[in-house]
Amino acid sequence: MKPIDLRSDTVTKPTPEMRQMMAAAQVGDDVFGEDPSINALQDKVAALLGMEAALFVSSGTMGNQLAIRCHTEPGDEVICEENSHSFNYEGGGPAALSGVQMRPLPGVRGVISAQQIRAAVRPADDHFPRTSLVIVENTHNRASGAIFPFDELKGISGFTRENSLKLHMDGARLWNAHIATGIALRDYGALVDSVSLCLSKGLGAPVGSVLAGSRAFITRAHRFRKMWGGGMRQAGILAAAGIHAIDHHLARLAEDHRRARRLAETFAKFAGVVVDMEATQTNIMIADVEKAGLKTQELVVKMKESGVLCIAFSPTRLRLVTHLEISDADIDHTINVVHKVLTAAGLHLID
Ligand code: TLP
Repeated sequence: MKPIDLRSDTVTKPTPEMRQMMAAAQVGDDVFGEDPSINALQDKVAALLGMEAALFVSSGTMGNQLAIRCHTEPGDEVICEENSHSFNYEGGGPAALSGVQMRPLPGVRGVISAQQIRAAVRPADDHFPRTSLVIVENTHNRASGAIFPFDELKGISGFTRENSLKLHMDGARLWNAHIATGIALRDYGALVDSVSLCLSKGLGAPVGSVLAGSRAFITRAHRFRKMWGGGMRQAGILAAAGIHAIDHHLARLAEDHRRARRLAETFAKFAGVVVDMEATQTNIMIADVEKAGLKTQELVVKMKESGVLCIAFSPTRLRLVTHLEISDADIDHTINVVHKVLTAAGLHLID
């Protein structure tokens, strides 16, 4: 039997309908700006966000790193949350690619406040780095897919604008926040200077992200994308997958959220397993098994033996992510496996 792959929402393969769209895509040389499918995707995402322009990039990492490069100068400092993707999982890119230092602040469910940011901004003095950029992550990967509260975001946006700082949103899963809250993408777009959204996660496209912002920002990002070797040619076949994904796979994210919640509830029923149910608002769930005295690596192996793949996010935190290829039947099966594995590990259900 094919394993039930809950390691990430990045594991999906293009559907037959998506492959048809890819095969039929109009293409051209995108370095000359002549790929109609890429242009259509960029225009579509810019319009959804209410932003001036957008750029198709190879990955979420490239989107975030381009944003950092374009909003800063070497020697600057970038404020972020300590568990953010751009700080933890992008290979030290900010230092290597932009020559900036990151200033990670402790967040609550991935959220940093305008007050915290205000206190962290460096005074104008030549001893200090220049604070130029703030990054927020929505939804927040390491915080169980928690949504960045809109009012907090408004507060941060007001602060960054008043203080001539730039605000970038790592919106790899902003689609999920939009579907879960009903808040329009353009309402998020209105608050930030740039946003990077992934097509290759919950939406199920095989490759790519879109970075959006002002026309001047995207012009600058286009230059660095080329410099970093990210100028692709007839990549319209990929953009066509992205357009299909937005048109057909966006509304269904609500199903992923419902399914992740069922998994979270299952883990939370076991004594010693800690699940932040309040943070579990979208398609990611994290179970902390430290209090139960278990090691995630062993659980990952046991789950795999029963046909369920998940990842150890740390020695005590297990992550499961729902997506396009996970059905209700897969969730039923996974729930049985979780019961079996945790019971065999000596845990019991809370009465
Ligand atoms: N996240 C991946 C891993 O890198 C952890 C995953 O499996 O969740 N921002 C956020 C919030 C992300 O979660 C990711 C990928 C990225 C950016 C980077 O996207 P890619 O992998 O396309 O570079």
